[in-house]
Amino acid sequence: MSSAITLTGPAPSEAVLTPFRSPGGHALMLGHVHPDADVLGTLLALGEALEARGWRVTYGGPHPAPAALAFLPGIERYQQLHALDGRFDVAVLTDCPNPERTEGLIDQARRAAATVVNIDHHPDNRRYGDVNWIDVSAAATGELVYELLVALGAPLTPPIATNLFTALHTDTGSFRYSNVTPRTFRTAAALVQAGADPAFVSEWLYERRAPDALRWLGAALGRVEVSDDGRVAWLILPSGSVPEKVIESEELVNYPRSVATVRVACLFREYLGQVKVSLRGKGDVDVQRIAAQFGGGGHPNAAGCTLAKPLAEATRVVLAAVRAALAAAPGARTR
Ligand SMILES: [Mn+2]
Repeated sequence: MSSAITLTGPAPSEAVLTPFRSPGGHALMLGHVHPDADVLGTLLALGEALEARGWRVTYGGPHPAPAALAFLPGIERYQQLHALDGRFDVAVLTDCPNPERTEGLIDQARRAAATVVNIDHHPDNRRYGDVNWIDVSAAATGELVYELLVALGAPLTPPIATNLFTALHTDTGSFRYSNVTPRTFRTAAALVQAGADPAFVSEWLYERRAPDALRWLGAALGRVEVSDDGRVAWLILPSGSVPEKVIESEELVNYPRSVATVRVACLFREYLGQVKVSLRGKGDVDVQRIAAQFGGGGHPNAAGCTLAKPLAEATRVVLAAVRAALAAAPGARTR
């Protein structure tokens, strides 16, 4: 077993390791808005490893964990936080490029924690921590936290392995996206060796639909529109058109993305008076740059932003930016 537990990528620097070397302390594992499996899996994995070394750990963030991720070991410990209580030796943020995505909790964490550690793989990370470990070559922050635990000599228990494997699984679209590297598979192999069960994770992620979910999915997919040239597809979800729990548990933007000719796919979701936009690309244009025009961020092929505009206007301005980006990309021909 132990032969699989080796570094698979660049090791974290001593500056990253130092805050966790202490034999005990109080750690805050701070998530961001709408937490996904990469942030939750990495916070839970690192937190468990610290607890095994005698630390006390508080887990939480501005929004609760989604029900679809109820299978992540330890997820019941993750709380919705409105304010921080007490002092921390270290506050850890994972997969969070922008401190504003904590809805103010980062400011409290800075006051309450001796050291803020920022671990991420987003290219637009703002480096807001006292310690920043940003590796954009990692497919998921899960790859980085794996390296961190190995470098710390922390045992990879099955719950830790399951949390990190799920982080890799979801951030790579089940190991399908262009961010997947040999390192991703080496890390995944080590995590399976350590007790992560790929079939268990896949079943929880993709085979736990409610009986009425397919009808709602059908209703949502009936709204997909494709541009005349076939290069852009989008899905507009007015508030109330599809239940929240269906939107939360389905990566709906993947359906317009799956059209062969599509180079950029968009999901426009009206939510609490704003419009949440998800963008997916296929390598022709950097959708993170499009999202950045509207104050958002992400990765070159997967990004998002939130617009405080009416749905029709948000759709119009974002689609115009997508078309402009495609027009400026010489390689973005219909394939
Ligand atoms: Mn991620």
